[in-house]
Amino acid sequence: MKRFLKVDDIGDLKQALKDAFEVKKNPYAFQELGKNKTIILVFFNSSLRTRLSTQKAAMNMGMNVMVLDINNGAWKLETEQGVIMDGDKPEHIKEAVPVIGQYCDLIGVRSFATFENKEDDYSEKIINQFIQYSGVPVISLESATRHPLQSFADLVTIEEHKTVDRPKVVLTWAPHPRALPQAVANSFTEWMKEADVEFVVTHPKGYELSDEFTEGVTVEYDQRKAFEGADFVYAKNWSSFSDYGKVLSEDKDWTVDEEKMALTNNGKFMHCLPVRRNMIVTDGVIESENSLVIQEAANRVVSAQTVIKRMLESLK
Ligand code: SN0
Repeated sequence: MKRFLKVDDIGDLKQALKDAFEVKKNPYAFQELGKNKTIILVFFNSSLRTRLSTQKAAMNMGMNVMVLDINNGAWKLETEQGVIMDGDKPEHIKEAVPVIGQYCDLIGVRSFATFENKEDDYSEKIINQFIQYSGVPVISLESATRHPLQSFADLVTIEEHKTVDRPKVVLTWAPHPRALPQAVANSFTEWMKEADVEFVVTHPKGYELSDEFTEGVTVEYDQRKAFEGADFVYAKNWSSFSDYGKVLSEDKDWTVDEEKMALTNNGKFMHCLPVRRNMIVTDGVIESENSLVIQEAANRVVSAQTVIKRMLESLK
């Protein structure tokens, strides 16, 4: 595996789950693969889970790990081609990335949507330059349009907690004070389409995700109706795709609360974290026995390690 940006990169999901459970059962069994190999994790944005779980996954594989916060101590990077570099960015991505590639065997990159330009975000301008210029395999630690390690961990979590063969999974938009990327919602949708689940998305009008992700997916604008019989409720805020990057609503009637969870089939609550309490979800729901947020975070080590293992195997 030379890159991990989207669901297609992992191939068959049943096999991916099998590999994930093997890694979860025996996390230290593959250290020979990572011996004297180095991963560099590059962050353009903040992180708690991704940073720590990916480091832990690489350490489980016996690797050396280096972490670079581009905006904290490194040179500011110019990412546009052909510009006169007379501003505040001393280094070009076309040198920085191949240099980073000299020091490692794998690269992980986090680079959120900037909302400056929809085309740049949706063409994955930053992470694609890492693929193009680094010379080593690249793992997305959340790019402009997707968060595949999160979705893979979510799939593992659903597999572990489902009580029926084909659970109903609902992705619900929920209110938030700031404009957030569509990446987590896009990615979750992309993975759930491939998984053996009944999948429904619910959000207010104006929050339709890109057709690229929702083609063939059931969209239900009535949140309560969507929740009926759900086995899993996955909450997330995202900003508008059509009115790109805009917050169109902060309607608290969309907050996931006890009354709405009571409509589900004893449904489990999921969120990628960090989560704004009493905006996205009430204290009661996130602290309930049916909340899986910590289990999801734990499975971030599993998804990262499964991907790193496959990449190390393909280096040989
Ligand atoms: C990011 C997002 O894509 O929504 C990362 C989630 C894994 N979330 C945020 O940036 C939250 C920031 C906030 O202000 O709550």
